[in-house]
Amino acid sequence: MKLIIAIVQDEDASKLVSTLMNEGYSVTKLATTGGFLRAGNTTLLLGVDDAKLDGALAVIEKVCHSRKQIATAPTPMSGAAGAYVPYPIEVMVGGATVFVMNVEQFKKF
Ligand code: 2BA
Repeated sequence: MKLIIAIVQDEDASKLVSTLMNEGYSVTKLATTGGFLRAGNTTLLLGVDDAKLDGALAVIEKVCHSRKQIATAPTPMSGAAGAYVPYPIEVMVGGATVFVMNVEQFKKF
């Protein structure tokens, strides 16, 4: 068995959960925050049998899209110690960031 941890954009999360559920996967959805953008994203946990791993990854790849986002990064102001001014930068955010781990034990009590 594998544990998939998939970090996806909020815009894709609802469709992704529905599609995975319709295809027979169990999903847990967590509201999370990206460390760089400090913006909300969604993390899904899926425990899947090895034989269903590729199917789950294919759904995630199909549903999740990359998007450009504008982030505001602080930069030091020259000549003014300790002063920062924000400036906008463009970043391309996921698709999906996916970790796949081996599950040692899976129990439900
Ligand atoms: P954030 O940390 O908010 O990052 C959003 C996007 O900002 C990233 O998209 C990437 O394009 C950019 N970015 C992140 N750190 C950067 C940096 N130090 N310098 C310049 N640009 C940077 P993705 O790579 O698609 O990541 C989307 C979200 O997935 C991340 O949101 C984070 O929540 C998660 N993530 C990505 N890689 C991860 C990792 N190795 N471990 C844990 N979470 C990760």
